[in-house]
Amino acid sequence: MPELDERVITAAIVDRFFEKLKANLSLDVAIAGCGPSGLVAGAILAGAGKRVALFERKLSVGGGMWGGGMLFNEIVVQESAVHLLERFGIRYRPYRDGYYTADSVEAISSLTVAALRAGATIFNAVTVEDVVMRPDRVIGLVINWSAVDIAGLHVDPLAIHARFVLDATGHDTEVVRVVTKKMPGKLNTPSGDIEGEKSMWSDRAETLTLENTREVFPGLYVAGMAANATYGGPRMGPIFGGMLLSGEKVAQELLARLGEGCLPDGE
Ligand code: 48F
Repeated sequence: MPELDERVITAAIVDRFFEKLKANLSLDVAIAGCGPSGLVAGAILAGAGKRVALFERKLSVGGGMWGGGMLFNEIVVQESAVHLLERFGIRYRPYRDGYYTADSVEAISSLTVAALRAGATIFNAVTVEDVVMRPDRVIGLVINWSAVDIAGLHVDPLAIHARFVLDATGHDTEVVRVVTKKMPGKLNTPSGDIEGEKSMWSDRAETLTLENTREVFPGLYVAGMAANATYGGPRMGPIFGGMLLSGEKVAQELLARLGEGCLPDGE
Protein backbone atom coordinates (compact mmCIF):
# COMPACT_ATOMS: atom_id res chain seq x y z
CA MET A 1 0.00 0.00 0.00
CA PRO A 2 1.32 3.51 -0.85
CA GLU A 3 1.94 6.11 1.87
CA LEU A 4 -1.27 7.07 3.70
CA ASP A 5 -2.78 10.20 2.17
CA GLU A 6 -4.60 12.61 4.50
CA ARG A 7 -6.82 13.75 1.62
CA VAL A 8 -8.11 10.22 1.04
CA ILE A 9 -8.83 9.83 4.77
CA THR A 10 -10.79 13.09 4.72
CA ALA A 11 -12.67 12.24 1.52
CA ALA A 12 -13.59 8.81 2.88
CA ILE A 13 -15.19 10.29 5.98
CA VAL A 14 -17.01 13.04 4.11
CA ASP A 15 -18.30 10.70 1.38
CA ARG A 16 -19.46 8.01 3.78
CA PHE A 17 -21.15 10.47 6.13
CA PHE A 18 -23.07 12.18 3.35
CA GLU A 19 -24.14 8.81 1.92
CA LYS A 20 -25.52 8.07 5.37
CA LEU A 21 -27.28 11.40 5.75
CA LYS A 22 -28.83 11.33 2.28
CA ALA A 23 -30.08 7.79 2.83
CA ASN A 24 -32.01 8.99 5.89
CA LEU A 25 -33.90 12.01 4.58
CA SER A 26 -37.14 10.02 4.20
CA LEU A 27 -37.80 7.66 7.06
CA ASP A 28 -40.53 5.42 8.34
CA VAL A 29 -39.68 6.41 11.91
CA ALA A 30 -37.42 9.20 13.18
CA ILE A 31 -36.44 8.73 16.81
CA ALA A 32 -35.29 11.62 18.99
CA GLY A 33 -33.06 10.38 21.79
CA CYS A 34 -30.79 7.35 22.08
CA GLY A 35 -31.58 6.16 25.59
CA PRO A 36 -32.78 2.62 26.30
CA SER A 37 -36.37 3.15 25.11
CA GLY A 38 -35.33 4.76 21.82
CA LEU A 39 -32.68 2.13 21.13
CA VAL A 40 -35.05 -0.80 21.74
CA ALA A 41 -37.66 0.81 19.47
CA GLY A 42 -35.04 1.47 16.80
CA ALA A 43 -33.67 -2.07 16.96
CA ILE A 44 -37.09 -3.70 16.61
CA LEU A 45 -38.34 -1.39 13.87
CA ALA A 46 -35.16 -1.69 11.84
CA GLY A 47 -35.17 -5.45 12.39
CA ALA A 48 -38.62 -5.49 10.79
CA GLY A 49 -37.18 -3.79 7.72
CA LYS A 50 -38.32 -0.22 8.45
CA ARG A 51 -36.23 2.84 7.63
CA VAL A 52 -35.21 4.20 11.01
CA ALA A 53 -32.76 6.81 12.25
CA LEU A 54 -32.03 7.94 15.78
CA PHE A 55 -30.81 11.44 16.61
CA GLU A 56 -28.85 11.86 19.83
CA ARG A 57 -27.80 15.21 21.28
CA LYS A 58 -24.78 13.89 23.11
CA LEU A 59 -21.57 12.47 21.65
CA SER A 60 -22.30 9.19 23.42
CA VAL A 61 -25.56 7.29 23.11
CA GLY A 62 -27.19 5.56 26.07
CA GLY A 63 -28.92 8.36 27.97
CA GLY A 64 -29.44 7.57 31.63
CA MET A 65 -28.48 3.92 31.49
CA TRP A 66 -24.68 4.09 31.72
CA GLY A 67 -24.66 5.23 35.31
CA GLY A 68 -27.02 2.58 36.73
CA GLY A 69 -28.18 4.06 40.02
CA MET A 70 -26.14 6.91 41.51
CA LEU A 71 -23.16 5.90 39.35
CA PHE A 72 -23.20 2.28 40.58
CA ASN A 73 -23.11 0.78 37.12
CA GLU A 74 -25.67 -1.99 37.56
CA ILE A 75 -29.30 -1.90 36.49
CA VAL A 76 -32.33 -3.73 37.85
CA VAL A 77 -34.82 -5.34 35.49
CA GLN A 78 -38.03 -7.04 36.54
CA GLU A 79 -39.29 -10.42 35.35
CA SER A 80 -41.64 -9.04 32.69
CA ALA A 81 -38.75 -7.52 30.71
CA VAL A 82 -36.20 -10.33 30.96
CA HIS A 83 -37.17 -11.55 27.47
CA LEU A 84 -35.74 -8.30 26.11
CA LEU A 85 -32.42 -8.82 27.89
CA GLU A 86 -32.31 -12.21 26.20
CA ARG A 87 -33.40 -10.87 22.82
CA PHE A 88 -30.54 -8.36 22.79
CA GLY A 89 -27.92 -10.70 24.26
CA ILE A 90 -27.53 -8.84 27.57
CA ARG A 91 -26.25 -11.16 30.30
CA TYR A 92 -28.17 -10.95 33.58
CA ARG A 93 -28.33 -12.56 37.00
CA PRO A 94 -31.28 -13.22 39.31
CA TYR A 95 -31.14 -11.23 42.52
CA ARG A 96 -34.35 -12.00 44.44
CA ASP A 97 -37.76 -13.22 43.34
CA GLY A 98 -38.64 -11.31 40.17
CA TYR A 99 -35.61 -8.96 40.31
CA TYR A 100 -32.68 -9.34 37.94
CA THR A 101 -29.50 -7.31 37.51
CA ALA A 102 -27.28 -6.55 34.54
CA ASP A 103 -24.12 -4.54 33.96
CA SER A 104 -25.30 -1.14 32.71
CA VAL A 105 -22.38 -0.74 30.29
CA GLU A 106 -23.07 -4.13 28.72
CA ALA A 107 -26.78 -3.33 28.56
CA ILE A 108 -26.48 -0.07 26.69
CA SER A 109 -23.64 -1.28 24.45
CA SER A 110 -25.68 -4.33 23.45
CA LEU A 111 -28.78 -2.27 22.65
CA THR A 112 -26.69 0.10 20.55
CA VAL A 113 -25.07 -2.68 18.55
CA ALA A 114 -28.46 -4.35 18.12
CA ALA A 115 -30.02 -1.19 16.70
CA LEU A 116 -27.12 -0.57 14.32
CA ARG A 117 -26.82 -4.16 13.12
CA ALA A 118 -30.59 -4.32 12.56
CA GLY A 119 -30.13 -1.47 10.09
CA ALA A 120 -30.96 1.67 12.08
CA THR A 121 -28.68 4.69 11.63
CA ILE A 122 -27.56 6.72 14.62
CA PHE A 123 -26.64 10.38 14.26
CA ASN A 124 -24.86 11.40 17.44
CA ALA A 125 -24.00 14.96 18.49
CA VAL A 126 -27.17 16.05 16.68
CA THR A 127 -29.91 17.94 18.53
CA VAL A 128 -33.55 17.79 17.56
CA GLU A 129 -34.64 21.41 17.85
CA ASP A 130 -38.05 21.41 16.17
CA VAL A 131 -40.49 19.34 14.12
CA VAL A 132 -41.57 19.61 10.50
CA MET A 133 -45.30 20.37 10.49
CA ARG A 134 -48.23 20.14 8.14
CA PRO A 135 -51.71 21.40 9.08
CA ASP A 136 -52.80 18.14 10.65
CA ARG A 137 -49.68 16.32 11.84
CA VAL A 138 -45.98 16.13 12.57
CA ILE A 139 -44.09 14.87 9.52
CA GLY A 140 -40.45 15.10 10.46
CA LEU A 141 -37.66 16.47 12.61
CA VAL A 142 -35.58 19.62 12.43
CA ILE A 143 -31.98 18.90 13.37
CA ASN A 144 -28.80 20.80 14.02
CA TRP A 145 -25.34 20.00 15.33
CA SER A 146 -25.30 20.00 19.11
CA ALA A 147 -22.07 22.01 18.85
CA VAL A 148 -24.03 24.80 17.13
CA ASP A 149 -26.58 24.71 19.92
CA ILE A 150 -23.96 24.66 22.67
CA ALA A 151 -22.00 27.53 21.10
CA GLY A 152 -25.20 29.55 20.70
CA LEU A 153 -24.45 30.14 17.02
CA HIS A 154 -27.21 31.51 14.82
CA VAL A 155 -27.18 28.76 12.18
CA ASP A 156 -30.24 27.45 10.40
CA PRO A 157 -30.95 23.75 10.86
CA LEU A 158 -31.70 20.99 8.34
CA ALA A 159 -34.75 18.71 8.26
CA ILE A 160 -35.76 15.14 7.56
CA HIS A 161 -39.19 13.64 6.87
CA ALA A 162 -40.69 10.63 8.63
CA ARG A 163 -44.02 8.83 8.57
CA PHE A 164 -43.87 8.85 12.35
CA VAL A 165 -41.74 10.64 14.91
CA LEU A 166 -40.90 9.12 18.30
CA ASP A 167 -40.00 11.33 21.25
CA ALA A 168 -37.65 9.23 23.39
CA THR A 169 -35.81 12.20 24.86
CA GLY A 170 -36.39 11.17 28.49
CA HIS A 171 -37.37 13.40 31.38
CA ASP A 172 -37.37 16.60 29.30
CA THR A 173 -39.75 15.25 26.62
CA GLU A 174 -38.29 17.79 24.24
CA VAL A 175 -40.12 17.03 20.99
CA VAL A 176 -43.52 17.08 22.67
CA ARG A 177 -42.54 20.34 24.36
CA VAL A 178 -41.80 22.05 21.06
CA VAL A 179 -45.08 20.78 19.61
CA THR A 180 -47.07 22.28 22.49
CA LYS A 181 -45.37 25.62 21.92
CA LYS A 182 -45.37 25.82 18.16
CA MET A 183 -48.06 23.65 16.60
CA PRO A 184 -51.79 24.38 16.49
CA GLY A 185 -53.92 21.85 18.36
CA LYS A 186 -53.57 20.07 21.66
CA LEU A 187 -51.96 16.89 22.95
CA ASN A 188 -54.28 14.02 23.80
CA THR A 189 -53.34 14.33 27.49
CA PRO A 190 -55.96 15.22 30.13
CA SER A 191 -55.03 18.92 30.05
CA GLY A 192 -54.08 19.03 26.36
CA ASP A 193 -50.60 20.05 27.50
CA ILE A 194 -47.60 18.29 29.11
CA GLU A 195 -48.76 16.97 32.50
CA GLY A 196 -45.22 16.85 33.95
CA GLU A 197 -43.31 14.06 35.65
CA LYS A 198 -44.12 13.21 39.28
CA SER A 199 -41.84 12.08 42.13
CA MET A 200 -40.57 8.53 42.51
CA TRP A 201 -42.93 5.55 42.82
CA SER A 202 -41.20 2.65 41.09
CA ASP A 203 -44.03 0.13 40.85
CA ARG A 204 -46.67 2.54 39.59
CA ALA A 205 -44.20 4.27 37.28
CA GLU A 206 -43.22 1.04 35.56
CA THR A 207 -46.87 0.19 34.84
CA LEU A 208 -47.70 3.71 33.73
CA THR A 209 -44.68 3.94 31.43
CA LEU A 210 -46.24 1.23 29.33
CA GLU A 211 -49.75 2.70 29.43
CA ASN A 212 -48.39 6.13 28.52
CA THR A 213 -46.44 4.83 25.52
CA ARG A 214 -48.69 5.98 22.70
CA GLU A 215 -49.44 8.57 20.05
CA VAL A 216 -49.71 11.92 21.82
CA PHE A 217 -50.27 14.13 18.78
CA PRO A 218 -50.94 13.13 15.18
CA GLY A 219 -47.71 11.62 13.85
CA LEU A 220 -45.91 11.86 17.20
CA TYR A 221 -45.43 9.00 19.67
CA VAL A 222 -43.81 9.08 23.12
CA ALA A 223 -41.84 6.30 24.80
CA GLY A 224 -39.78 5.79 27.94
CA MET A 225 -39.50 8.55 30.50
CA ALA A 226 -40.82 11.04 27.94
CA ALA A 227 -44.12 9.14 28.03
CA ASN A 228 -44.40 9.48 31.80
CA ALA A 229 -43.36 13.12 31.74
CA THR A 230 -45.96 13.85 29.06
CA TYR A 231 -48.85 12.05 30.75
CA GLY A 232 -47.93 12.90 34.35
CA GLY A 233 -46.57 9.57 35.57
CA PRO A 234 -44.05 9.26 38.40
CA ARG A 235 -40.35 8.51 37.93
CA MET A 236 -39.12 4.99 38.69
CA GLY A 237 -35.40 5.27 39.43
CA PRO A 238 -32.83 2.75 38.20
CA ILE A 239 -35.20 -0.07 37.30
CA PHE A 240 -35.15 -0.34 33.51
CA GLY A 241 -37.73 -2.96 32.54
CA GLY A 242 -40.32 -0.27 31.83
CA MET A 243 -37.94 1.53 29.46
CA LEU A 244 -37.22 -1.65 27.51
CA LEU A 245 -40.88 -2.69 27.39
CA SER A 246 -41.90 0.81 26.33
CA GLY A 247 -39.50 0.62 23.39
CA GLU A 248 -40.94 -2.77 22.46
CA LYS A 249 -44.54 -1.56 22.73
CA VAL A 250 -44.04 1.55 20.63
CA ALA A 251 -42.23 -0.47 17.97
CA GLN A 252 -45.12 -2.92 17.79
CA GLU A 253 -47.68 -0.11 17.55
CA LEU A 254 -45.69 1.67 14.89
CA LEU A 255 -45.29 -1.50 12.87
CA ALA A 256 -49.09 -1.87 12.90
CA ARG A 257 -49.55 1.78 11.88
CA LEU A 258 -46.95 1.56 9.14
CA GLY A 259 -48.95 -1.31 7.69
CA GLU A 260 -51.96 1.00 7.25
CA GLY A 261 -52.54 3.14 4.15
CA CYS A 262 -53.04 6.94 4.02
CA LEU A 263 -49.73 7.90 5.59
CA PRO A 264 -47.66 10.89 4.53
CA ASP A 265 -45.41 10.20 1.60
CA GLY A 266 -42.07 8.91 2.84
CA GLU A 267 -40.28 9.81 -0.38
O1 48F B 1 -33.02 9.83 29.40
P1 48F B 1 -32.90 8.65 28.52
O2 48F B 1 -32.09 7.51 28.99
O3 48F B 1 -34.40 8.23 28.12
P2 48F B 1 -35.26 6.90 28.29
O4 48F B 1 -35.02 5.97 27.17
O5 48F B 1 -34.70 6.22 29.62
C1 48F B 1 -34.82 6.84 30.86
C2 48F B 1 -33.81 6.20 31.80
O6 48F B 1 -32.50 6.35 31.30
C3 48F B 1 -33.84 6.77 33.21
C4 48F B 1 -35.05 6.43 33.98
C5 48F B 1 -35.62 5.05 33.98
O7 48F B 1 -34.90 4.14 34.60
O8 48F B 1 -35.61 7.25 34.64
O9 48F B 1 -33.71 8.18 33.15
O10 48F B 1 -36.64 7.37 28.52
O11 48F B 1 -32.32 9.08 27.11
C6 48F B 1 -32.82 10.19 26.42
C7 48F B 1 -31.77 10.62 25.41
O12 48F B 1 -32.31 11.66 24.62
C8 48F B 1 -31.30 12.63 24.39
C9 48F B 1 -30.51 12.65 25.68
O13 48F B 1 -29.20 13.16 25.48
C10 48F B 1 -30.51 11.19 26.07
O14 48F B 1 -29.39 10.49 25.58
N1 48F B 1 -31.94 13.90 24.07
C11 48F B 1 -32.63 14.71 24.91
N2 48F B 1 -33.10 15.77 24.24
C12 48F B 1 -32.69 15.64 22.95
C13 48F B 1 -31.95 14.43 22.84
C14 48F B 1 -32.85 16.41 21.77
N3 48F B 1 -33.53 17.56 21.75
N4 48F B 1 -32.29 15.97 20.61
C15 48F B 1 -31.60 14.80 20.59
N5 48F B 1 -31.41 14.02 21.69
